Amino acid sequence: MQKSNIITVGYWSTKGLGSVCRMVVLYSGYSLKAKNYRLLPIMKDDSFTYDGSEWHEEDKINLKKRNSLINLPYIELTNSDGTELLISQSNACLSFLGRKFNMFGKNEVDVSQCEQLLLETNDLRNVITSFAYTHFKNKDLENEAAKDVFTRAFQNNNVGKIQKFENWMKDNQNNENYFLINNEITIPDFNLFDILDFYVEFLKYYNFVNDKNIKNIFNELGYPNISKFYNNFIQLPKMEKYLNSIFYKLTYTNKSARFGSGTQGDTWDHHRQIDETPKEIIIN
Ligand SMILES: N[C@@H](CCC(=O)N[C@@H](CS)C(=O)NCC(=O)O)C(=O)O
Repeated sequence: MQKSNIITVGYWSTKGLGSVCRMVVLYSGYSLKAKNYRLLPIMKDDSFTYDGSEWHEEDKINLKKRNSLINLPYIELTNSDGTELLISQSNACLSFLGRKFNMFGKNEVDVSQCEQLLLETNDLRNVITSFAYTHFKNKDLENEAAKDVFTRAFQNNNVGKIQKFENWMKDNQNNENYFLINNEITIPDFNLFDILDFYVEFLKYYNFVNDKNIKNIFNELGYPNISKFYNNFIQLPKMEKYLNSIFYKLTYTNKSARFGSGTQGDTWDHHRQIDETPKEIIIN
């Protein structure tokens, strides 16, 4: 394997902001070297603190010497001309990968659409992520906040965020390919898929849908185009490598989160669960 055909993705041992980078590398046919840092819960005075030293006190120290902005996620690669790149900031990583693999638009108009959609998908991610990391005093407050997330994401009016994508797709999809731009896959498609997948877990967990079959979930909520998009994306042959990998099984959020850090939406069970994610995984 040539050094230039492998891309390293460093992130916590969760999906979080790292999953889309891993997904894109595997989709592209490059080899993926994943560096996975565990956040370890530590019981102190009857409550938990979280030890991130696998990252903060190890690789971060050296990588910081090469890029003072270093953060998680980061990507690292050697280009075919020998240039070594170390990039952090998830949007910069994704834009870079998009340009490298010709999935960031072919002209000025497409590129600007990619940028807008990437940021719009991030807004959708932020709604559920901030909810997931909030610890509520009781179940009623949690359910109320879940309803608020549902409304902000799924209400069928000018405010609901998913409605924006539904309408975008109405204007931009044809009947054969279900992608956001020009019926060809681009970086925001990966980001949208990853976030919708997290919302699927949320919708099932809080019983916002009657039919929990993924084929019907978005249809039931009045989003036929989102449904086609999601169901098409999950069946793309080049997505198989990611979907069959350990990375698709990782939790959406890290152990400090209340929602999505454990199994099927639950909180990480500090007493019963052990994070056995290998520190380094290479998939060719
Ligand atoms: N805006 C940054 C946020 C990065 C960030 O907050 N990373 C979190 C995980 S999601 C982290 O724990 N970083 C490790 C660090 O601060 O060194 C991005 O999009 O990459």
